Amino acid sequence: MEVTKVDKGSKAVRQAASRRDFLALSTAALLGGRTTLPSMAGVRAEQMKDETPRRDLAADPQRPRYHLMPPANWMNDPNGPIFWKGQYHMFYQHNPNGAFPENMHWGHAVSPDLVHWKHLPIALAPTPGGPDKDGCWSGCAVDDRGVPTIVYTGVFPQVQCIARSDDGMMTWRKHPGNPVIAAPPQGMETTGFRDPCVWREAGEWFLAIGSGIKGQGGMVLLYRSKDLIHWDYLHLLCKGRKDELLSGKDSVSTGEMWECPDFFPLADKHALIVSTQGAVIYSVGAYANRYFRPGAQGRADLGGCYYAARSVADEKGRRILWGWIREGRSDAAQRAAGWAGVMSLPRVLTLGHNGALGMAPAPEIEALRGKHQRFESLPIVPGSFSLLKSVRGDSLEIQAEFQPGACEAAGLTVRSAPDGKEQTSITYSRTSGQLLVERERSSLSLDVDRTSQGGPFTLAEDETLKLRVFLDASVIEIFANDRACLTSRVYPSRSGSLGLGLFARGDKALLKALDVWEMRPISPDRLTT
Ligand code: DQQ
Repeated sequence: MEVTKVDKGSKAVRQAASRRDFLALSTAALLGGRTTLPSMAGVRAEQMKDETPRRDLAADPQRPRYHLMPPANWMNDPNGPIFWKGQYHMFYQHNPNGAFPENMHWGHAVSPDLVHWKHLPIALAPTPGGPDKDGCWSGCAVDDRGVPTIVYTGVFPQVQCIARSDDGMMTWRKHPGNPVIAAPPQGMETTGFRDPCVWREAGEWFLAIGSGIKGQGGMVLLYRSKDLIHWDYLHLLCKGRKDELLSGKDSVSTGEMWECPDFFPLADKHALIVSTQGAVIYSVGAYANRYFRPGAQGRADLGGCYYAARSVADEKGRRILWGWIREGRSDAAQRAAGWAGVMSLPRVLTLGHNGALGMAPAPEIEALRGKHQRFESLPIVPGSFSLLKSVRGDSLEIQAEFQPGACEAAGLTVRSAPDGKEQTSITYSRTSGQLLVERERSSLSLDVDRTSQGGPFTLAEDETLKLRVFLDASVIEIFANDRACLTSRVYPSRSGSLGLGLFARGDKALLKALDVWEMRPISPDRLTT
């Protein structure tokens, strides 16, 4: 690496070096978790610190106001959500030194209600010379007889480590014997070995870890332990096939590496959620004799902005899932903004129709609802562009019920400029059987991703389309009929792109009812406190 030539005063040069490093790290990750990287001496994190003034973060119109995010800088995967003494603790992959993915720490926040969050001190940081010297990657948190314990991946090579807290999760001590799992099972040439998910079963600990075999497919390895320290490899909990597609209608492949496995009981079944380096897919199936047999499968999210999902069971017995909402703009734009990555809203998972995964926003979010407007029985005529005059905003919850009739497509237009030059369509395509976010006109900026996102979604004969849409600045989260989700990002360039409209294509549709709430922010300053 040419890092010794880095001009410490130049952000652009430093970024080039750090990107090279990250690409090298990612490549190493794909090479099986055994690759030791060249030293990063010369570009250590402290030399790559970006500082964005708080006032810039607070005034940034693209920065969400009611989603959890770090006070500044980079976040990716949700890590180790745990319900502890009446509160929800959430950790996340975090680079406290800038809005770029490097030198991973575990950020930490706590909430009494899944909605309002308070930041706690960073939980884990890489230890120089330790097995996590190049990053504390993803993992989980468990209650070990009253002691909160994090199980996570250290890099490089990819190994599994633990850390415990004796003071209510304010500080963490890493186990002196780390790594507790030093390598994948002997003889396995894996595409990766990371992101442990641990649970207690029949008086023992079990650990599922993300992995895969090149040319074959993604897989989850199963380990067992009595004490979280000594682990025995058992067998594959489940595996995929490289070119396997989810279903005839969904072109998403299950890939060669499964990251962030999340495995849990759901009603009388079990569910496995994995991130395939492209999509987040779920399987609801049967768990017996320590093997998981997948049943109904699907995408946990139809967009391309939702990844690395993790869940927790709370005291009400609910299973709650979060994912990392990625950015859809250039690395340079992220770094200039001083923040990147957003935590999704909490989703309550249920066993849905035909054994599929049911997904709905946690009802606690309704506490943020402010001013309300309701519209009923509006016919939607194809070809006309019209916005609802009284509704404007980029911090809204929208509930809409459509009777699609014989239309080709129908839906909502959000973040629309008065002249329609900027607008984003949330579209149910009846003819192609898809739910889409059409982003071609979402921004006049050329620096953002404006490709359409979506996937298979069909309605039964007499079923109406029920959309719940959460707009929060650049974030759009959509729940359709409690069984499909689509998370997306849009970055309108005009401050007036705040309109909401309805559309139909091919034939008329009927809007049965539309409820719109203005959503209150969860912090006065976009979570910069
Ligand atoms: N992100 C982490 C890895 C995980 C990946 C590193 C998924 O542990 O596999 O930040 O986004």
